Amino acid sequence: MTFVKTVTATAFGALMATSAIADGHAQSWDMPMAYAATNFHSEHGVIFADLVREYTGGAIDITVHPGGSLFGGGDIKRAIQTGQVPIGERFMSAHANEAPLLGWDNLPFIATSYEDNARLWEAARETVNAQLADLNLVALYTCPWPGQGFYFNQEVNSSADTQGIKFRSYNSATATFAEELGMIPVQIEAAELSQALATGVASAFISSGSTGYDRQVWEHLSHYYKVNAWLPRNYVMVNTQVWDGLDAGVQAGIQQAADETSASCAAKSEELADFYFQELEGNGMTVQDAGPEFLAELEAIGAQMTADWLETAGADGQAILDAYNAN
Ligand code: PCA
Repeated sequence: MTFVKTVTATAFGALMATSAIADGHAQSWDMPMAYAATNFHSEHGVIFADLVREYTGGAIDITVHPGGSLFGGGDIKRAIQTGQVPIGERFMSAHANEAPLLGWDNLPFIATSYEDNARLWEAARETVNAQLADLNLVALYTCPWPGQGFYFNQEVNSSADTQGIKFRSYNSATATFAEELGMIPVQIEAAELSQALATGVASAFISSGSTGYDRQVWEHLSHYYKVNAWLPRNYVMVNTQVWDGLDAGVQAGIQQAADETSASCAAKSEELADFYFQELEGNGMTVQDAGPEFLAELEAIGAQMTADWLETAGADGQAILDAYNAN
């Protein structure tokens, strides 16, 4: 692992120094991604790389490294910010602990359909991009996961059933959610989820059907409660200096590839949402809507989480919600 990182950093340094595009040479970009190679996000990373090669006339040659194989999910953003790799992909709201605004897509029960999620992104996009610029990043495209619900190894009708359960969280907001339900959160990457469930480090989590399917969680868990609490997004980001160093034609080619990939990825996510539930059921899990008592509790916790987010995200956060609600 260390070896791979060193090679990547060295290759990238050389690439920066020679400004390959100005010289007319192709640039090779390693692109770390956090999720399984067969996941639609990762598959779209490969589609994106192909389109970039095509639209830049081969000037940018991206190699996708899925499944946290080059950098683990938690390390990808820093690797890009510090120039160890030029580009990569990560779950956006995982960065809300550092920049609260990036939790815009993790607000419970605000935008629960693909259509509303797209409207919320339109309302948030400019502010989010400004926030990312402060972090030395340029977002090229985002793509939503299907709606989020709860996985358990037992029937759950209310928080009376969730006390003391070890819960895999994927960001600080989901850790809060777990605590409010009397559970004990532990943050674990999707790539490590199967192992965490197998060893009892966690026995519940919130996610889409997609991650349960990717990690075959029916081997460990019995119930999925559809809640559709939010549709969080992954984003593909590039280091600002790398981006600024490209000529306008190359930038335009990459952005066209990003726009097309974004649309295709969102459509695929929506197309697959029910398929995942069928697969969970087909492999023996009980997949059902959350019951009224549980749902009412989730909604109350959700309202508090949105209020907390507005406090930390400030006027910019309120402006996003106001713009969303005005449409
Ligand atoms: N899967 C990812 C993030 C959201 C989702 O649906 C995960 O569980 O890590």
